[in-house]
Amino acid sequence: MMSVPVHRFRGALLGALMGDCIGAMFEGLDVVTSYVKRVLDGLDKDGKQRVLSYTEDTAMTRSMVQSFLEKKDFNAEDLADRFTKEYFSEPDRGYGAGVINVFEKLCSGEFSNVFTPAKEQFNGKGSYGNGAAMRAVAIPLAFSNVVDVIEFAKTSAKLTHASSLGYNGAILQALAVHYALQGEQSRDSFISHLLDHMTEVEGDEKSRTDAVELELGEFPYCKKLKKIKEFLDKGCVPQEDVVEHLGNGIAALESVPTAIYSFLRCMDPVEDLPSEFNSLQRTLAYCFLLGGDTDTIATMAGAIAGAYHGESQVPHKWKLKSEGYKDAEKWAEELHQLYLSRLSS
Ligand code: R7I
Ligand code: MG
Ligand code: MG
Repeated sequence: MMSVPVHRFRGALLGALMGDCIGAMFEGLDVVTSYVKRVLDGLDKDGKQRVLSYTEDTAMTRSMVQSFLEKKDFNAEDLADRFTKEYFSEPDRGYGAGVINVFEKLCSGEFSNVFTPAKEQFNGKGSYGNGAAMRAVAIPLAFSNVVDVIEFAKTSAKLTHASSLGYNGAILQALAVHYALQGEQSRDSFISHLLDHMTEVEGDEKSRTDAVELELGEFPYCKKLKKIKEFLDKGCVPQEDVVEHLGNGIAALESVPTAIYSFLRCMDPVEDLPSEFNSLQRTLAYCFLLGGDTDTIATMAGAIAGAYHGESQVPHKWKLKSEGYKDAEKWAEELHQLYLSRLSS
């Protein structure tokens, strides 16, 4: 397998961080272009502006990264422990309404199996929220092999998201970052890699029954990937159509494909966005303009775009405004070392 340069690792973690910190300002708003421009212009001004806080998207990503760096391996119990401690030390980072129950149960000490609380969510159906996908960037940065990426994305997701719609979204996001890290390739081949894997992932019994029970039909992620391809072939697609067909919501199925589309669409210029923006800036701004769950969609798209375009596209002033960017830079170096050590072992 090809070696991946460290600037892509820094791009991925910083892209994810900026997407969350800046995106949180637009979450749930009916966003208009002029407002996004004004906020982004503000970031470019010197002068003392407050630092933009990250939300739980980043808080959970940080726990994942720290676990991998410390354990040098995948350890579900350690992850569960870190998520729970992190939640109780800073509960106001914006956690989803349901996932809090999982942390409370994990903390109670009544569960010997760390996966049980997640299974009890939503009357035993498990959560289909995007809270596992939003942190999945850590997996492909710590594990170089695509089989590991799929397995650990799934297992780490199941600590909070037991519905296959939740953990399959995490797998898709992890795969997108994995392939983005490899760099140059056409949009078509990027999507076919994802489609090949997701066809297998969604072909299993539980994925089929979960999707049918939710009245989505089988292979819902594959269907969205095909929609992405259709939109890309069209070129310009109105924002409303992207929101209608790919989504901008809190469910993984309504946000992971949107993040992937935003990354791929923004390789080319976008009419509504400043012509001086590079592809990573365009990707983030594009996600903000879609509205809805902007911090999460932008953090996922930012992770993919940052991995692909690398650190050189990270706007310095946006980075400086994002809380904890120095940790992201340091951890990117350390994860890169870990990744390289796996390639050579
Ligand atoms: O998925 P999760 O961690 O939330 C992440 C989101 C991100 O946007 C963050 O930025 C933050 O704002 O929250 O948290 P969950 O509570 O597991 O899922 C999120 C929401 O999705 C839940 O509160 C429910 O409203 C909805 N949801 C479901 N509703 C009905 N049935 C998730 N799963 C179900 C379900 O099975
Ligand atoms: Mg959030
Ligand atoms: Mg969110």
